[in-house]
Order: sequence, then C-alpha cells, then structure tokens
Amino acid sequence: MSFQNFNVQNQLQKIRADYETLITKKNKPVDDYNGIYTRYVNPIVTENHIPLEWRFDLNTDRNPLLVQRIGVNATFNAGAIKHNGKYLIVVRVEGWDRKSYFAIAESDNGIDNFRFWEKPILLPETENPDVNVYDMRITKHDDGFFYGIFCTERKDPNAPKNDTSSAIANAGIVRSKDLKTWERLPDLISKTGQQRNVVLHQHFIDGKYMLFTRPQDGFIDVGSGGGIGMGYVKDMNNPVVENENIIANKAYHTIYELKNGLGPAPIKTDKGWLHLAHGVRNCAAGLRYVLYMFLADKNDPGKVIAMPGGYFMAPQGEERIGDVSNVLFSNGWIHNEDGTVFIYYASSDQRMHVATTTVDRLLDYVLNTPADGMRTGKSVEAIINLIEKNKA
Ligand code: M1P
Repeated sequence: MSFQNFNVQNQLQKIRADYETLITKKNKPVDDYNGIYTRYVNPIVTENHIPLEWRFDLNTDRNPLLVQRIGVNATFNAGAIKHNGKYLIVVRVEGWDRKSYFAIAESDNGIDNFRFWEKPILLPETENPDVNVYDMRITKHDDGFFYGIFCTERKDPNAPKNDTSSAIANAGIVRSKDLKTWERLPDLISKTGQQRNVVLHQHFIDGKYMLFTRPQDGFIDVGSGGGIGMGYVKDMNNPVVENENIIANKAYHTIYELKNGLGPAPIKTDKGWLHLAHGVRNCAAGLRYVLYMFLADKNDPGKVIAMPGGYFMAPQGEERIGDVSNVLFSNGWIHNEDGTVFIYYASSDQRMHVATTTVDRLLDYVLNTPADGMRTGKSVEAIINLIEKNKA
C-alpha cells in the first residue's frame, strides 16, 4: 500500500478485519480423487495467522506509524493432538530472525478456523540452552503425560573458528499434564553423534519407553548412519537410549535414498501400527522431501510388515514453493473416534495443510499398493499384473 494519506486508526481497523477474515475462512476439499486421502484448498496455518499482538505494538500512541515490530517467516512442521474435543497443532513458528519456537493453534473441526492460543510456548531450557528448536512430536503416553519431543540445535563446539554453520542436533524432551505448563527433561542420550526426528511410542513396551530415532553422523548428512531407528529408554528422567537398531533403512534409487525420518507417533489399528514418514532424495533442484507410509506388526512395533513402493504424498502445485522448496513434511496426525484420520503436513517449510482420510483407506493403501521392486522391470511387471487382473 501507499503510505500517502495514512490514517493509523483506519489502518489498524483494516488489519484487524483482514486478520479475522483469514482466521474464519472456511476450508473446502480439493476436487481431485485418488481414494487414499483428500487435500484441502487452503493452508490451515500461515505466517499471516500469527496473532497481530505478537507482531505489532497495537497502541497507536506508542506506534503511530503502525510499524510491524516482530516478524514471522514461516509456520510449519506441527505436532498434533486432540485434547478435550479440540484439534490442537503445535506449530513450528520461525521468526524473521531464523529462530523457531512452538505455538499451539486450536480448531473445533480440525480443518479450518485454527486460532493461536494467547502466547507462544516459552520452553524451559537445559543448562546448555537451545539455540534453535523445531519439529515437535506430541505423544500422549501410558504414564499419563503428554510428551513433546523436538529437535534442539546448538553450535558445534568443535567446529573450526571460521565455520559458523556447523551444528549439533539432538532430541529435546518436555512433558506436560495440560499442554500449558511444560517440564523440561534432559536431552536424549544416545550413542550416535546426532539425532533428529525422534518420536515417542504411546505405550510401554516390556515396561520401557519405546522411541523411534534417526541417528546421523553430521548435522546435514546422515552419513553411514541414518534410517529410522528404534530403541528403549527405562526412565525419561535419564533418557538413555538402549538397543537402538534400524527398522526402516534408506535405499538406492528410492524416494528415501538420501535419508528418511519418522513423522508422528503411529496409529494403532487391528492390522498393525500405521506409520507416516518422510523420505529424501537429492536432485538438481536440491533435496526433495516426500511422505511415505508403512505398517508395523501389532505385537512387535519394531517390525515392519508392509511398505508400499514410492511416495504417499509429494509436493504439488503451490506446495512446491516456499522457504525450502520441494518439501513435504509431517509430524502430526489425529485419529478420530469415528475412524477418520486428519493428516497435518507442511509444504516447503512454509505453511501448514490438512488432508483427511480414514484408517480403512490407509490400511487398504498400505496393504495393497505394490512394494518397491527396486528396479524398473519390477515396476512394469506390477503395472502389467494390474492390467491383466482388470482384463479378467
Ligand atoms: O528442510 C526440510 C526439513 O529438513 C530437516 O529434516 P530432516 O532432519 O529429516 O532432514 C528439518 O530441518 C525439518 O524441519 C525440515 O522441514
């Protein structure tokens, strides 16, 4: 807008009205059929959904030019949980200063009208404060707590002096009874150099906490490590991961060739544990992140029993563009009592979306999609099999 004839009261009224229009906008399904899930037309949370009070000094005596004081770059990679009948997403909000923090947005229907709680979460710190935090997974555990496991990042103390970007990533842990007051526990203690994408399973397994991990050698590279791991912790007050082993590896010429990582905690079904994960490959345009699924054994949640070939969901249309383009990432979904599943995913490290489906459809997809044959010939065979079945 032009600042000519600027009237602070009119402008204040306008930004308040525009904000309410955005927040109360109805969402609607995209008219596109695959039988697996339904996307929605509007993102559910963007940087413009951040309350005006977090960005502007709204007192026009103190701020007569109504200048924005604090900015938001992106709202993405949200954990999700249903609590007291409300859909809550724990959004990664990244400021203009590149620091991410967590903030809870709430909706009555899980599809639109997400509104942030009054203030973002001020996480308690450990003795070695986090420089950056992101990608919280929320798990309601058998022990009665909500756990939030997130990535905590600090500068690598061993990096050469002129290296200002090397970092150490690990899993930070908080817990809460009401999602309002958070207790910080020690960061995860594991044998590998770095950890990201750590997720707590909701149940005790043999009396222990079960965690999905993503061990890696360096901050960017998973190196010789990588893959989605699984291990056990006896006591969350001293979270040492034991018996960590890889349950879903990366593989040559697949959508998870370079790295992978688990999304949210799995959904329990009568056929096993449904998992949502992301796979990464490198290409001329940079890293491409897509979502994929697998099923783990009902009685042995570390054993993968079905994995469709290829991706479940990949960036499409506007989703392909953002702060880090060509990325879909999900660390939150909600399984409703009626069997529907709301998948909360972020596009291109920029904004949050929802896709809806049901457990039955996800199981059908996971159990009946051909597995990756690991070579072209096998992919063509799968197509020909389908054609023959359709002829019969
Ligand atoms: O930029 C894409 C994603 O990169 C990281 O994910 P991963 O550790 O699996 O490579 C994270 O920084 C994530 O937040 C981000 O969306």
